Amino acid sequence: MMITIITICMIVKLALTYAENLKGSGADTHDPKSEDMRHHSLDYYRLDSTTSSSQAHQGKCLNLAQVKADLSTPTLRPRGNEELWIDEPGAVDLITQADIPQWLKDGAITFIQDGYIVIKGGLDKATCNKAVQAYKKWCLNRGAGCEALKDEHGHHKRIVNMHTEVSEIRNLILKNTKSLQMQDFLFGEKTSLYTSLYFTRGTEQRIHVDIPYSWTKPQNRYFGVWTALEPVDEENGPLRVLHQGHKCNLLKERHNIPEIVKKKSSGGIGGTDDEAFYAYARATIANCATQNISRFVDVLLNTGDTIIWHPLLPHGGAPIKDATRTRYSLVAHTVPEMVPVYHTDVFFDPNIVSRSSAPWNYKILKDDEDLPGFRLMADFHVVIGDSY
Ligand SMILES: O=C(O)CCC(=O)C(=O)O
Repeated sequence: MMITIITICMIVKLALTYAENLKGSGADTHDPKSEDMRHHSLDYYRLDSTTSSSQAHQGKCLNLAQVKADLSTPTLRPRGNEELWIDEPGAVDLITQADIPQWLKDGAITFIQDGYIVIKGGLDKATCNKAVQAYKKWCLNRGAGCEALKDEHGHHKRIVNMHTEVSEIRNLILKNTKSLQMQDFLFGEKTSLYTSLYFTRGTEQRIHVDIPYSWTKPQNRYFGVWTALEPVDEENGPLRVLHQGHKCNLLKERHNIPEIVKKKSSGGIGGTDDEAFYAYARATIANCATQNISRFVDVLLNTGDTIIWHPLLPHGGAPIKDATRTRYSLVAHTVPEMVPVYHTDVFFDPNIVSRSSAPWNYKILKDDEDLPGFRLMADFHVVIGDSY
């Protein structure tokens, strides 16, 4: 026992020394970010998941220890099951019998049954307000380029990966402890940040399923995690979900969907193929209707509430009734650490040979005060988008 503890400590120390060395070596040379991180007492390290498997291995050892030591998140993933374990037939029984907090138990069972779970008040109003103010400041600092992309009501459609530059936006994910614990539990692994979209207004995005753009192997190791930064009601275009729509997916039949077959035979399907993406959504919704799964729910939320959805759940943006209203919100896309994400080309082609580890660099986010342990964040650039 003593030897195990000493070994774990040595591994932890080694990994921290390694991270310190990287920090010292100037691996992170992006000054504005470094400023930002110092200000918020976060350590900001680079972990290159592609150069060395031993680095990844070190990370994994440390992570397992951290999950146990800091998060106290129970992990129930049955051994050897690499797909999303809660999709397995025995998952509800396993959870029912588990010795875990009641909120986690109830939430996980609701997630399995409905395809989503709302975590009420995961964040306080001050944290949400700070994020909105930080967005405004960030945009002002970027100058005319940022302002020019606003619509006639002064709203941005979406900003991709702002969390990588703005700590207050990142905090919406990192300080949302219950949401992170729920995700760790549902994954049965430690959650990492993949990408995010920041919205200042409703999206009215057509109903879709994320999975063709967010495909993992083994499947379904991805969540959408959406947080309201102000009240979301019928007027400002809430998120809309197909209740239980994750149960009528067409994963197995996707290669035989007529529109997909046609598209493949006339030019093929690319990596970011919206036509194929929405064709899959339409076919899924039609399939759900044949199983009497057709109840769309508009998710009305208060400031700081978070909804986590299953990767197979059809969802989108409800109509905006008052276009002058803002709808400040952030959706984070999360996967277990080191898990690569594939897109429409791989999703619709079973023959594509794809890499087995995440091709991006990670940064390690650590907060000395109230962030339990650390989280890995994929290192991506910010894009101010004008489409959905
Ligand atoms: O926020 C919305 O209105 C829709 C967001 C959405 O569908 C998504 O991020 O996948």
